[in-house]
Amino acid sequence: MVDDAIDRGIGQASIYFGIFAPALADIGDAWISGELNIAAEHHATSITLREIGRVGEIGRSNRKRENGGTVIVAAVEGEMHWVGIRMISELFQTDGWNVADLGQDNPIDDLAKLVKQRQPDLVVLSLTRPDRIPIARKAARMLKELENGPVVFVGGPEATLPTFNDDIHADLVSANPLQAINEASKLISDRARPVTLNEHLVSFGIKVLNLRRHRGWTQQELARRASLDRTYISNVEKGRQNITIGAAVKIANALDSNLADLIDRN
Ligand code: B12
Repeated sequence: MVDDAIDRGIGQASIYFGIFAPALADIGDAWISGELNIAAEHHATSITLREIGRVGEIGRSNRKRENGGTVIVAAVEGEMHWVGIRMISELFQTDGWNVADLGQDNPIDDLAKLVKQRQPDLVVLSLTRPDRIPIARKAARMLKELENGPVVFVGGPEATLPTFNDDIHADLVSANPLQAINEASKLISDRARPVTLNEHLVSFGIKVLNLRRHRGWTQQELARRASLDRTYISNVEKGRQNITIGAAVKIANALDSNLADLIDRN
């Protein structure tokens, strides 16, 4: 089914929520009715975890660029259910976040220590069992009280119930990972992302190529006028040359342009 869904271009989130989650709900029902034993459930869970990773990798082949945001995703103390967390981690990663997935059963103090150390933008806490609600409440409060503390989202299958939401001081309480990703994007949408060296080189190369063509010159001609090698010019135009300022000035002068204009990415 998964391969078929991938072949038909069905997206990562739809495969997670449309195939894996209902399949595990069925496994849970079959376990309750005694039709399946724990070994069968463990086997199903382990296959699902593997497939979540595989589908995630495929999702990331169309990955957005890194968005500069960092998120820690964790199941609260005593919570052994972490398939949901794996899905959330993969979806955040595909959305361009740098994700630390801590998996199941994270003691509150240790979690707080790690958060202090890493200073993530966001912490996503997950819980499945209602008896974990007081622990989730405590964890959220502790994280929110940290100096420069992160934004905290809390959720899980029962997050829509009033008993769950009651008194949890989180920035979002939800059962819907896509809502979480959507809200999270707002946190970083206005953060200016630094331009990478590669992006500078590619944009510089395109400007040189366009100006050279505009003048009707070959790469050889530009190389001659700039006193550089032709292969150097070729690599510059492809954005593959970590060009020196000296060479950039020579090219700018030869093209009757100036360095600032060639570097300007607008
Ligand atoms: C697999 C499984 C286990 C495995 C988990 C293995 C693992 N690596 O995760 C194991 C064997 C450990 C296990 C143990 C137990 N389980 Co269990 N388990 C399941 C099962 C079959 C599947 C859970 C699952 O992965 N679902 C799929 C994921 C994708 O769904 P999800 O977790 O809900 O996550 C989704 C959303 O909730 C959301 N989400 C999750 N977190 C967050 C956070 C945020 C911020 C947001 C926005 C969204 C979000 O994102 C996900 C995608 O939509 C369910 C059956 C079921 N109906 O779900 C029972 C189930 C959850 N288990 C149950 C129980 C009772 C137990 C045990 C108490 C059994 C026992 N007597 O020992 C123990 C508790 C262990 C513990 N200390 O936590 C009950 C829970 C009932 C309840 N509400 O209390 C269920 C529902 C079975 C049932 N029908 O009774 N279980």
